[in-house]
Amino acid sequence: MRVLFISAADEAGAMTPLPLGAACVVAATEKAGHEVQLLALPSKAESEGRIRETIEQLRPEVIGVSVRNIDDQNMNSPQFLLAHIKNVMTVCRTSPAPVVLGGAGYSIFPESALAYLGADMGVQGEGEVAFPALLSWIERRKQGPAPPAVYLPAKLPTPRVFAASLDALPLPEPLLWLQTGDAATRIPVQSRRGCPLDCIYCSTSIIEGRPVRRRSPAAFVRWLTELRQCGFCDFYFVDNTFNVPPAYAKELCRKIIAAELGLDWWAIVYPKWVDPELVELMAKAGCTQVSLGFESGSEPVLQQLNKRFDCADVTTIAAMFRDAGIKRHGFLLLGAPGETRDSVEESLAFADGLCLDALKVTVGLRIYPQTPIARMAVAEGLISPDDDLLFPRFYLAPALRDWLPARVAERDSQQQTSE
Ligand code: B12
Ligand code: SF4
Repeated sequence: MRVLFISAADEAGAMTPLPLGAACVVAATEKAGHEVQLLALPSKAESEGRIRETIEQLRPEVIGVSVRNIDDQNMNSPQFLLAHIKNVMTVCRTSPAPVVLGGAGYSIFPESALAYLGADMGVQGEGEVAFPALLSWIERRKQGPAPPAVYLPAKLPTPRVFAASLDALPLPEPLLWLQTGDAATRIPVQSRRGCPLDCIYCSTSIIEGRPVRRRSPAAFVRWLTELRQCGFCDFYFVDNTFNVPPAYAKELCRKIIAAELGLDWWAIVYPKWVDPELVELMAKAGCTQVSLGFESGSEPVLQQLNKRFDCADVTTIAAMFRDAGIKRHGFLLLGAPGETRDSVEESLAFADGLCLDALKVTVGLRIYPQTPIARMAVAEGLISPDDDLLFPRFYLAPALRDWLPARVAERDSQQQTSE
């Protein structure tokens, strides 16, 4: 079949990531024998015209649309990014091809996003097996049951199947990134999927499942080597928690060191299960920056968030990375259940005491479906039980609603003046 794949960037946040997820599904679809074109649109401005042109040239039989983001998680002035995908959909409808949705954002809201965008089908979770299976089903004129993980309007979804090992899933062609970026672009790579840690606000288990599924370190380093041979040196591990499980993280670093690739990479680290050996291996393997999402500097709030670490862990781990010359980008998430003015002040002072290289302070927690915080928000009467949460809703401890945004704004302006 002729398949058009669209990944439409929305310019949210500080960086526009390359479309790794879409590229993985494209690789699997090509491997299944289909003719695929990936249209990775770097900005909203040029989207409409380029989609129209490509539809005219390719005459696709199916269009896949990758929905990475729903909103920017910003309580102060939320941007509803799905509105841009609705414009993309309008242009897709100039073709008679059915439109299939997928992607991280879509996977959190498989029914409501399908309805909002008016697409024909959706795939929840990883698409490498499900999307080619869906194409075969469409080719068979939808005879028999729909394949796993498929959402159709007004029908019950089919159950999901997770690949047990990521080695079975094909990887994107490295040269693809020369069409969508350049050799200086930080290339996203992923060695694991899934997170079992159950932070009360997190949507990752809905997107990727709870068990951690991996690529074997040898296969992963072969991928890095191929990327390096194409001229790429800078990478971003998109794994939710690079250090979980720690034995795997160490093995990965040892293999990267042995391959002598001369890389520079960033990773997201959970501030627990980090020891000096891991930090040393990460530094030797080329890690130059870690994101440390400790979210709070107050022990009761950390417990409320279901974090498995305490403030002492964060202090020790932040110091280990500093001593190894790895930059530390910290994150605070204020306004959780149980947060008070005192715990906010404690968190801000705690974060300042870490002398991080950068700190992002977020006020209010984006409420995702099927999470403990969504249930708390319903119990507290903050949201209605039938709110599908597609349009962003935020949890902010009721007593802090007026004070906290102003307090953080005041802190930001103080910091700007002192810089
Ligand atoms: C790493 C990451 C980042 C990094 C990206 C670094 C980089 N260079 O790539 C950084 C820190 C920069 C970042 C920024 C942001 N992020 Co982010 N990020 C992630 C994270 C942890 C992983 C994404 C990833 O690369 N996954 C790996 C690929 C392989 O998986 P995938 O994209 O999901 O694709 C698979 C499936 O979804 C599916 N699929 C994908 N496309 C398609 C299409 C079809 C047709 C089909 C059938 C299937 C399919 O198959 C793929 C392969 O299995 C996710 C959380 C998560 N666990 O998913 C959040 C996540 C995507 N981010 C999110 C958000 C909000 C943001 C920001 C807006 C935050 C901000 N305000 O700055 C920005 C947006 C940047 C932008 N313009 O897009 C949200 C999106 C949900 C929402 N509310 O919109 C997520 C889901 C986190 C969350 N809160 O739950 N992010
Ligand atoms: S550690 Fe990160 S990915 Fe895992 S549940 Fe917590 S917030 Fe989500």
